[in-house]
Amino acid sequence: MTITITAFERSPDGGKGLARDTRVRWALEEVGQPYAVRFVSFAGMKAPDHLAIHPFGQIPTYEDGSLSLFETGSIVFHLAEQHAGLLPKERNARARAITWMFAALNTIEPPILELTTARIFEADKPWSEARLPLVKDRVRARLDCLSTHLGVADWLDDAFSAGDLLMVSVLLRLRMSGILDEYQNLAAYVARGEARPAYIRAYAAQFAINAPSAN
Ligand SMILES: N[C@@H](CCC(=O)N[C@@H](CS)C(=O)NCC(=O)O)C(=O)O
Repeated sequence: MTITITAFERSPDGGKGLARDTRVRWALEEVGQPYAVRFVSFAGMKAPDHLAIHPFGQIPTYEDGSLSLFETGSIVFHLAEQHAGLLPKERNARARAITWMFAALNTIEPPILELTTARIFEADKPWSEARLPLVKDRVRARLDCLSTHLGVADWLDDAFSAGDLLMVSVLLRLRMSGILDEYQNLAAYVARGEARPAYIRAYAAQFAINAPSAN
């Protein structure tokens, strides 16, 4: 049975790893599972056959036999449960790693998404410039705490886990804003994630289909 995920036919970031299929590819690479990719256009994402597997008409999705999933948190969690390498075996350590998965998606990602919306999609609004500092400070409020927790550690809770995979994926989206570089330990944490062989393979695979020369 081949695992199939969906990804943008043409990623808006030109293949810089920001589209969320990258985190699913990364998880698949970490656990050593081969996969196929079905590419979808923006129109295709809203078509009935895609909506049947993703009710919100987005990417990525995950299909394996009779199972189809959407939401990157759920997909990464499913992979981490099925295969060794992304969650510790010890019960409490496992629960803590899962907590970091939720923290990445539920506490850290929302203000970062808000910043992307403010910087890109609301840039032409008359109130945009006045609002931007508030939005940036909301991101900083979260990063202050995250940075304090991480301290000088390599990963959020001892060994690398699915919690780190999602947290690094979420933080990567901040790089363009310059805010990540205000936090030396978080910037180094993200670089550590990007240096993992599994991430390098995942990035290369999605870049290959989005690079300017790819089409
Ligand atoms: N919470 C979802 C978010 C999925 C999402 O926003 N996907 C983006 C690509 S990174 C998308 O499909 N955007 C196009 C759209 O929403 O129409 C997840 O983590 O899977």
